[in-house]
Amino acid sequence: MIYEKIEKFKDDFLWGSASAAYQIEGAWNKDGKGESIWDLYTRIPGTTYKDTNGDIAVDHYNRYKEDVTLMAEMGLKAYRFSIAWSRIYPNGRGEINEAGLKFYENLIDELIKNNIEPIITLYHWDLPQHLQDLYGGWESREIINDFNEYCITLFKRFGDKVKYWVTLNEQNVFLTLGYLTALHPPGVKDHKRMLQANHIANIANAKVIESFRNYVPNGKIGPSFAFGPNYSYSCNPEDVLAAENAEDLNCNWWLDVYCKGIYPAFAFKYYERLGIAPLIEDGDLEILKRAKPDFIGINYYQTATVAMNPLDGVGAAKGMNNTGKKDTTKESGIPGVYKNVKNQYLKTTNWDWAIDSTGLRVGLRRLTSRYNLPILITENGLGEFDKLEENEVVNDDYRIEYIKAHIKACKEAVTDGVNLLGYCTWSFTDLLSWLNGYQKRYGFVYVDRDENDEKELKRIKKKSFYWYKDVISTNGEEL
Ligand code: BGP
Repeated sequence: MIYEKIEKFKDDFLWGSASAAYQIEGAWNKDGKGESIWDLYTRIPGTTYKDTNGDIAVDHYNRYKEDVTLMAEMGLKAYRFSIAWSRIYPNGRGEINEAGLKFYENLIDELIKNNIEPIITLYHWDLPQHLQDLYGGWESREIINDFNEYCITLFKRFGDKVKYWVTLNEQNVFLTLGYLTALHPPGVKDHKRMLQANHIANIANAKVIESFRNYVPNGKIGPSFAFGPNYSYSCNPEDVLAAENAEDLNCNWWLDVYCKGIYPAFAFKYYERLGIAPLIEDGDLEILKRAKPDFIGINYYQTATVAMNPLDGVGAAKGMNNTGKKDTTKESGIPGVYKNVKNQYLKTTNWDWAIDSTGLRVGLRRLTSRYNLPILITENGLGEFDKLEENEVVNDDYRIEYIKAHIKACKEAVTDGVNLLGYCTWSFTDLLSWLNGYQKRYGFVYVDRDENDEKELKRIKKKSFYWYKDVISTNGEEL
């Protein structure tokens, strides 16, 4: 629909920003914290861009007050951050580390003092290494209870202060990259194992939602899904069918389980024929059905455009563009299912991510039609090279343009009838990109460090900082 007039955001719209523990905190072995799989994985040469790691990251652990002061200056309404499981349980289970809880309590109190709604992500990829060693992490059903216990500890401690909770961040990404493409820990390439670990993660997610109802009855909880809606490359019915395949395998495979408690039938049958469908035990489907989230969290960066791929067509890509050298992404796909192709209507970033604000509206509408749940945008943003100019200025107009277009798409989606709770940008300060080092920046606040030198980690407000401040103060009326 093209409207002459679009509606306003609700008064309590959550204008936010997001981060993840490993990407900002540093202090990787401080105050009793145990090792996570990322602490060890990044020590293996060649796994990350220029072998960067989060040992120091942007030192948020020591500078959280300074960072929250900047958030307050901006007028931020919500801040989404993750809790490092290995700070709370250094071994993933067993003894609790009070110092870890205290750090997050201080952060939460600081946010509340500044009228910023805390949004906690329970798991943003930094699994305690001990659980990986002990039973293979997400491949063992033992993790269901350990994750539940860890979450209950947080519900009990913070449930009266924190209303919004995110269960798993991008289950589709951490399991695909961890077990299919071997780009994340534990670096496995095995589709059957991936689908099984994914089923276990589904149960863990559902179980934690059930526990949440007992401990935080007035809170809201949901997963954050990396949502890339699929377009058909053309109106050739073969391409349209390929797009249906991609949507089922890459989106509905997770979202249907979260929101309806069922696996999409075509995708399940496809995996069954390949002999890699997950093993479902008695009671699994019942728990998946019972645990409905309060909202769908989506991390939206781009859409995917797909075309028909013959049986002898292109297969999985080797690696991805982690350098920022534009147009280095190769075509990839699944023979006989679909292949990813370039969309001639869309510009891309230096990391070859399609820039598509309308795609966000398309996605929000698809979710609303299929699941009819409120939606919280838990991440959206632009990763780019930023230049620190003279007099400590960063003119990131491209970021303003990107976020502006996406907020406009949100507004149109709200006018369409989408129940949108809020919009969190990725990210508030610059931070470590898992595989792309420090040069791919997302923040409103520049952090002066690079891959080779931590320097003084000085915080410098970018042009986008002042712009987003105005957006918030006008509740999105002035873009
Ligand atoms: C999401 C993750 C974030 C963040 C973001 C940007 O997938 O949830 O943790 O990293 O993507 O990705 P990247 O750093 O690869 O550019």
